[in-house]
Amino acid sequence: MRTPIAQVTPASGSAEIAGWVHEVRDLGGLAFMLIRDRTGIIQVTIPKKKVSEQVLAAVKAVSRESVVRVSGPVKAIDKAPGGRELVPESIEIISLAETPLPLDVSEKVPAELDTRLDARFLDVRRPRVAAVFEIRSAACYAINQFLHDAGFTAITTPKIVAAATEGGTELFPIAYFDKEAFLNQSPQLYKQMMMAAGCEKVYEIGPIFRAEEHATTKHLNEATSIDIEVSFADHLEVMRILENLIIHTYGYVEKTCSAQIANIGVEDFAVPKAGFPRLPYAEAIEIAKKGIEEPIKYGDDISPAAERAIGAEMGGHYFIVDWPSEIRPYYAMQYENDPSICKAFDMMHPRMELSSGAQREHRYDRLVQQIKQKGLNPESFEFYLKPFRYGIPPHAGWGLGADRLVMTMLGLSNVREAVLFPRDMHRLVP
Ligand code: ATP
Ligand code: AMO
Repeated sequence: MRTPIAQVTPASGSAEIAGWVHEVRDLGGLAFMLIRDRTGIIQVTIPKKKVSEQVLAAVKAVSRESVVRVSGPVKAIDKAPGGRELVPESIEIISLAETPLPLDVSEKVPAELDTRLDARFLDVRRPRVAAVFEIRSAACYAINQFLHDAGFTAITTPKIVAAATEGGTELFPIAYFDKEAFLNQSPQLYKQMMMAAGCEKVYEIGPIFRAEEHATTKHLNEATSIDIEVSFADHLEVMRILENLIIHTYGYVEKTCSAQIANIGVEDFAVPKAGFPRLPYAEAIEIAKKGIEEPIKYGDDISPAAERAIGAEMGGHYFIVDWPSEIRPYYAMQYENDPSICKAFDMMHPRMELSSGAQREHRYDRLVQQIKQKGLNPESFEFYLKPFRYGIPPHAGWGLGADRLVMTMLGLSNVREAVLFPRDMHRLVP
């Protein structure tokens, strides 16, 4: 029976381990191998005169990153990792690795992100990289737990769709028998339809697809979105849910992933403080005007440089509220007293936008009017509009980018580092 390497101690007596050959060093009369599994590293010490022919042959034949099974007595020794070593009675090479390796797993040779992504299976063997995905998993668990406990129903909506949700650009067309179809940009229309279905609180964690044509460090062509929609709620209520969710998720990661956080070398991991400031869009623009070279005016999108300038001023997570209706989607509800602005918000990390949301327009006539105002044809939204004619409560929701959440939480410089097999304009394989 194989013992996980972290559990091997001198008290084990004899142990059988299995894992990857992290390093082999031959010093003449003595050879050392470091064996690594998911739990840790152990030194295997081979005094050549004292071990069997089988062991000697295996040490000679083995290459770095091969998978081996080793058994023998465990001894305490100060100098070795974990204060113990294993002296092999047998070494079985289960799977021999070719040389040279496409990537140096031991990280002695630094590699560009592209090289790492090309050999992702080797890259993730690095404990520091595996730690990112362990934290991503913990964060998703915390999000599921939080939303489930808050009474949300998890839903799964189609990813092959007939219409755009966010206005028509950035769509991936696909062949769907004899029809025109697209990959879904957002579960927006479906989560809203679930409000007409009486589900009241729904969420989905799933893929979204956007044909973004620029290569940036924060855009993916396939991203993971965490979406919620809540009936009888306004934008302020779903902003509170979002803030509490972020705090809960950071808290869970801090509590359960301290080893991974240390491994990645995140020095300033801190659970955000409650009470994210709410900055009106108009004020955000004023801050940006002072902070950036390029011209920016009321009514413009907030550029990446503006995001960073405003973020530097705000210091932590914050909301941008009261957006001009003109630059938000048709489904955002306009303020009654000033329809030029709407009940939409973005939730920001100092580095970038993490989430967008809004109270939605649930009144059929106004919704149709807003669709037209955006230059869109209500007929192509008939499947979405129909539920608005048969009893739909007021509702609000948001979408939160899971990849950006992990990226900003861990201070990663590129969103691709938070995704196992990222999709971008230049990357469809692996
Ligand atoms: P959303 O999800 O709401 O679209 P986002 O955070 O993905 O937000 P975008 O709206 O895609 O951000 O981009 C924000 C702004 O940055 C936009 O004004 C967009 O035109 C601009 N932008 C995006 N990528 C680039 C780029 N490579 N170079 C210059 N500007 C860019
Ligand atoms: P939005 O378009 O702002 O809103 O998307 C919500 C969040 O999803 C993430 N995101 C992305 N992450 C990486 N690469 C991308 N190409 C990408 N596109 C989006 C971001 C963004 O903040 N329907 C609305 C949400 C709502 O109102 O409920 C929507 O899709 O973190």
